[in-house]
Amino acid sequence: MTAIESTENHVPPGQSITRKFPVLTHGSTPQISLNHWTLRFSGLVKGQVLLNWKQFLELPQSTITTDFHCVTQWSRLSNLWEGVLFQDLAKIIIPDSAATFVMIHCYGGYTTNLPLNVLLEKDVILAHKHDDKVLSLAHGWPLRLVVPNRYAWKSAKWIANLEFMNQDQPGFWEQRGYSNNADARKEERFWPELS
Ligand SMILES: Nc1nc2c(c(=O)[nH]1)N[C@H]1C(S)=C(S)[C@@H](COP(=O)(O)O)O[C@H]1N2
Ligand SMILES: [Mo]
Repeated sequence: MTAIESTENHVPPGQSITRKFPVLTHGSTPQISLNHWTLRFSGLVKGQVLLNWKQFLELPQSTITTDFHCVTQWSRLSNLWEGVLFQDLAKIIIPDSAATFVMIHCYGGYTTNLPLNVLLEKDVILAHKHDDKVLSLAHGWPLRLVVPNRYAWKSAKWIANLEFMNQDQPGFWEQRGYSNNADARKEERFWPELS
């Protein structure tokens, strides 16, 4: 198993450290059965279009140790996430050369958008374990995205479908005024025109 260390051990501007792990969910928590769980890849892809749980666990597994920053101003440092790196997943999805953005669709309807090149950074992981324990339902079980270099609303829980697109589109919080880029180190909390 590959282990990646990407904790920065310092807190971005305007954030405070918590040792707890708060739950931040808009709306209700979806109930998912592993027997029916699938992860879909739609839009501009040339390879795999669907994985079931067993197939997902057969992919190469990795861990990353990384910080987590919520825009409501808490940060939790040195989280150990285990799952499949997006870089490894991309080898079987094979995004088309026209694919530049990805919409992440979740069970329950939440969405968030990211440029494909951000997802391809070395520490982006689709995680099913946190700090050596199976992810709890509230934190995104069975599978969530973790994008360490962006505010945590980009780290979608209960992921269901990754839609590969040739142009950007705003997700749930991005439509409601939160930053499209969401870099915590630059304190990109809101769209500049709204802040
Ligand atoms: N599906 C889904 N994913 C989500 C959210 C959500 O409401 N629904 N909230 C986001 C926000 S705002 C944050 S801060 C993190 C919180 O993750 P946690 O609840 O595991 O701490 O999840 C993100 N992913
Ligand atoms: Mo958040």
